[in-house]
This record gives sequence, structure tokens and C-alpha cells, in this order.
Amino acid sequence: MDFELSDEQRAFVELAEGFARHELEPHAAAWDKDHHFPVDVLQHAGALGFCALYTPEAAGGLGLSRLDASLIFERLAMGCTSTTAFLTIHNMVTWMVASFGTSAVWSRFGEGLTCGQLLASYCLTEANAGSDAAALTTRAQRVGEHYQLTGSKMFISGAGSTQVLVVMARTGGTGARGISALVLDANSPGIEYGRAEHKMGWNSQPTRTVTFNQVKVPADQLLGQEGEGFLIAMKGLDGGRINIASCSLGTAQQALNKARQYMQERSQFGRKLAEFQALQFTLADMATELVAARQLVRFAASKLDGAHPDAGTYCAMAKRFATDVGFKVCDQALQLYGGYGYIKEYPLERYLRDTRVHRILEGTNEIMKLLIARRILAE
Ligand code: FAD
Ligand code: 2MC
Repeated sequence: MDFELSDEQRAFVELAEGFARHELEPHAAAWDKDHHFPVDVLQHAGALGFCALYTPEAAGGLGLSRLDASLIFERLAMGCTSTTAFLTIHNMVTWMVASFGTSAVWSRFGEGLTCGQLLASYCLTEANAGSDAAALTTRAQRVGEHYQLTGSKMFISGAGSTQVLVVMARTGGTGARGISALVLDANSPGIEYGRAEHKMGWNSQPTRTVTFNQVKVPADQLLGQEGEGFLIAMKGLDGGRINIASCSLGTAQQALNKARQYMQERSQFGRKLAEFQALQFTLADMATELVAARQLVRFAASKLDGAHPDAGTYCAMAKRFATDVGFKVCDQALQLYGGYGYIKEYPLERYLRDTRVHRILEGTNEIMKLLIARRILAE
């Protein structure tokens, strides 16, 4: 497939590159060190349209394709993996609310979400329902014109610093069909946030538990119909998996760029590292695998854009492959830097820490294999 960029795509890719170079990259190390969530920068990203990239234009988003969004996330991740990853989650939630919320709900939250004045979290995982998400036990009980939400969510990105939550909760019986999705004000009475988790990476965004104690949610803040919440959650994640894969691509490309430059500067045994054929071959493998991963991500994004019946399987393939390759390329780049790669003065160790979690979240890579295998065996 030919993914030569159009003039329009080139224009917004350049905008994203500029944003990454000037607003993200210079601060990424400090945000990582200080565990700083850069709300002002995210709001600036929102002013440029980056908070609602694939939300329909009619709802106030940019209405871009998933492929276009992937190009942008890849470039932004070159500046800061962790901040861009949060932005992808925000985009996923914004798209879910625009696509499945009523017009009354959108008029409550839409403008804030699209411009980034309201930041959003996606709440699916629970302590005892991670990969087996359909086993979740948080309950939303209908009481008159409200739902009463009770339960606890684990590992929620942005939690405690976001203003909007989309929560998957049980309104019916066991299994996926008993689950509904609700959007709510993150500061509603009865919500408690846990301490920020101490993590290996993704330090420019907090990760917390969220506990709901009889939280009142207006009934019209249901997304779709009762029982459709799991389907909505999974539809959100199809795009989310492309987006996270794109963050891995951008970070790995940046690692490759740095390693290439370093090999041309650093000498040992009286020769530049770039003159050792073993290291040239490493660089060649890194570039080749990265191109293959990028092609697969763009292929999956185009399947999602075309509403292909197997789009979800392609998204799973792209997420599995690109996040594994992305991490491996970051590791190889770190190795090419030798000891300097391991110290925090250089960004390689941060790239490695930040991309590691991409193989775990938005569905572990084992779950991606489960999805792919199920589809193959169903043929
Ligand atoms: P488990 O499901 O307990 O899995 C443990 C291991 O067993 C894994 O290796 C897994 O692949 C494997 N495994 C499980 N089942 C199978 C199987 N059937 N076949 C083969 N292998 C299997 N969740 C949200 O809802 N919102 C968020 O914003 C969010 N942000 C996150 C941010 C961070 C930093 C982290 C670490 C997690 C985040 N998560 C979020 C949760 C994330 O999606 C889960 O951690 C992930 O889905 C895995 O669930 P688990 O941790 O419970 O692992
Ligand atoms: N698109 C549309 N429908 C889907 C779908 C998709 N991508 N995936 C599943 N469904 C439907 C499916 O067709 C079925 O519908 P029906 O009942 O009509 O047959 C229903 O949803 C239940 O699906 P399964 O029967 O496949 O359910 P099962 O429990 O066997 O497996 C699994 C579900 C493992 C695929 C799901 O639980 C999963 O994706 N787990 C990983 C969890 C995850 O990704 N968590 C990410 C949290 S967010 C995060 O980490 C962030 C950083 C934001």
C-alpha cells in the first residue's frame, strides 16, 4: 500500500512535528523526573485540535481519519511519549462521548473535551478484572432519573487530574451484555481517588484508583443503550490500540534517529561506531522492523476507516507488532549508546521505560494474540 502523504496530511504532520519539537521534547525529561502532568500544554494541544482529532467535524472535532490521527500521534510521541499517550486516551474518550452520547450530553461536555479545557479518563480495568474486562463488578443501579454508581476502578490514566470520566459499569447480569457505559463529572460527590501509583514510566501523567461510593449520575449520561457499554468500550479500544501503537512508532523512530547520530559521533578502537558492520546491521534491522510496524499500523488504521468487518483483528495485530517492535528498537538504540544509554542525561532509558507499558495496557499483547487467534480459528 502506498502511504505517500497528501499535501493536507503533510501540513498537519508538520504542525505536530513543530509542537513536539518546541512544546514537548524540551520538557519531557523534567516532566518525567518531577512527575508533572502538563495540563497547560495539553490545553494548548487542544487549541490546535489535537484533543479531538477523529471526533466528527459536526461535533466540533477535526473529523480526521484514524490514519491521519495515527500520523499525528506518531509525530507528537517523538517529543514526549507519555504526554502523547495521555492525549490518545483523551481522544478515545472524546470520540466515544461524541459518537454514543445524546446531544444533551454532548452539549454538557463536548466543547470542553474538544478544546482540552476538560480532560478525560477511560475507566474499564478493576483490581480483579484486567484482561478479563467483561468480569467487571462496578455497579450502576437505576434509581429514578439517576444511576447510582458503586465500585472501584484500577490503573486509571489521568485520574485525579481529569474532569470527565467514562465508566464501564454493570447495569444487568453477568458477562459483557450486562455492562453499560456512563459519562460523568470527575468531581461528582462520592468519588475518591487513590494515591498516584509509582511507575516505571508514563510519569508525565498520574495513574490512580477511582472509587465510586453511591455516586449519582444523571440517567441521560448513559452512552448508547443499557447493555451496550462493553461494545462501546471495545470500539473505543480498536482506535486506542492504533493510537498506542503510533506512540511506540514515534518513540522508536526518535530512538533510531538519536542512535544513528551517536554512531557517527562516538569513536572506539580508533573508528566511529558507524564503521563497525555489526552495528550497521543492528541499525538496518531497527529501520526495517520499524518500517514494517508502521505499514501494519497504517494498514489497520485504514481498515478501521473503511469499517472493515475484521478491523478489530487488524488493530490487534498492529498493536501487538508495533508495541513489541517499538520497545525492541528503543532497547537496541540504548545498547548502541553503551553506558550513556543507561543514564538519565540521555533520553534513551526514558524511551525504554515509556514504551514498556504499551505492551501491557489497552489490552496486553497476549490478549491481542488471543483476539487474532480467535479470528483465525473461526475461519
Ligand atoms: P492480568 O489480566 O492479570 O494479566 C496478567 C498476565 O496474564 C498478563 O501477561 C496477561 O497478558 C496474561 N493473561 C491474562 N489472561 C490471559 C489469557 N486468557 N491468555 C493468555 N495470557 C493471559 N485501564 C483502564 O481501564 N484505563 C486506563 O486509563 C488504564 N491506564 C493504565 C495505565 C498504566 C500505566 C497501566 C500499567 C495500566 C493501565 N490500565 C488502564 C490497565 C491495563 O489495561 C491493564 O493493566 C491490562 O489490561 C492488563 O490487566 P492486568 O494488569 O489486570 O493483568
Ligand atoms: N468491536 C466490537 N465488538 C466487540 C469487540 C470489538 N473490538 N470486541 C468484543 N466485542 C463484542 C463481542 O462481539 C461480543 O459480543 P456478543 O456478546 O454480541 O457476542 C462481546 O463484545 C463480548 O466479547 P467476547 O465474547 O470476545 O468477550 P470475552 O470476555 O471472551 O473477551 C476480551 C473479551 C478479552 C477481548 C476483552 O475483555 C478485552 O479486550 N480485554 C482486554 C482489556 C483491555 O483491553 N483493557 C484496556 C483498558 S484501557 C487502558 O489500558 C488504557 C490505557 C486506556
